Amino acid sequence: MKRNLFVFIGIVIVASAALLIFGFEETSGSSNSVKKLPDAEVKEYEGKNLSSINDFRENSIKGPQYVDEKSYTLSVTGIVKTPKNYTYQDVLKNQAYRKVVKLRCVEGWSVEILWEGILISDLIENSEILETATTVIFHSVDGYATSIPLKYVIDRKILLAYKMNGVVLPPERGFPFQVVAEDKWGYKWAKWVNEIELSDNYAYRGTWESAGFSNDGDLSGSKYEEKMSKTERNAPDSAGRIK
Ligand SMILES: Nc1nc2c(c(=O)[nH]1)N[C@H]1C(S)=C(S)[C@@H](COP(=O)(O)O)O[C@H]1N2
Ligand SMILES: [Mo]
Repeated sequence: MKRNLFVFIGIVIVASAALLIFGFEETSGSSNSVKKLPDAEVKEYEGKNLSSINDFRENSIKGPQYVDEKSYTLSVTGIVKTPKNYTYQDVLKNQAYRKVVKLRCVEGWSVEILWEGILISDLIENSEILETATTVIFHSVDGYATSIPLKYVIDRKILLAYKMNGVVLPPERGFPFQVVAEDKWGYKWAKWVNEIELSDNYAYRGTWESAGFSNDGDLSGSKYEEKMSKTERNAPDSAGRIK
């Protein structure tokens, strides 16, 4: 009787050990076979759910632009002591920053994204900005333009982003660079930026602004320029012309 009990206990021990070893091996084996892609999109950051790169709507004035990294340059021009030309890699040498910011388009959609980029102020300060400068104008490869105040760029640490949700900006989303103009409407978020011009023209109006949208572009204010009449307000059409 006693012997049978020992045999039984022995079987139970061996069986549980086998289950532990093989059971464990099976689960660890399956997780080992799935490799994490280094460029996979981040979906959550500091407990916050993010939107996806695929949640954007394509409404650019001339459609997506395909910028060649090798021939691309970003120039800093206008009222500065030393205008500069940077390659894509030059720009990336600046200190990197991250923040979660929501882009809101006047057409009624929004996306909350983890942006990674450099400070626009770090880049332009290398050019020694002259005292009369008040405004930063962004020009893009598709002929798009928009402006934001220099003080806002410096005080709010505005980013020139090269990654969204941990992934290099896709061509459709503005590769190589998009302005993260937080608390301002989407039309201030210039994509495919290839020139940053320092200006003393505070009243400069970019593409959407000339079509009647607010020049300060503040989310807290009106979408439209109050001084403009209704007939003057028209969004640019897909060819970039004002209707
Ligand atoms: N160069 C360029 N930048 C641009 C635009 C554009 O047409 N050309 N559209 C603006 C608008 S209206 C919005 S809402 C944002 C985000 O647009 P996306 O969804 O096309 O990325 O990009 C902004 N930046
Ligand atoms: Mo927009």
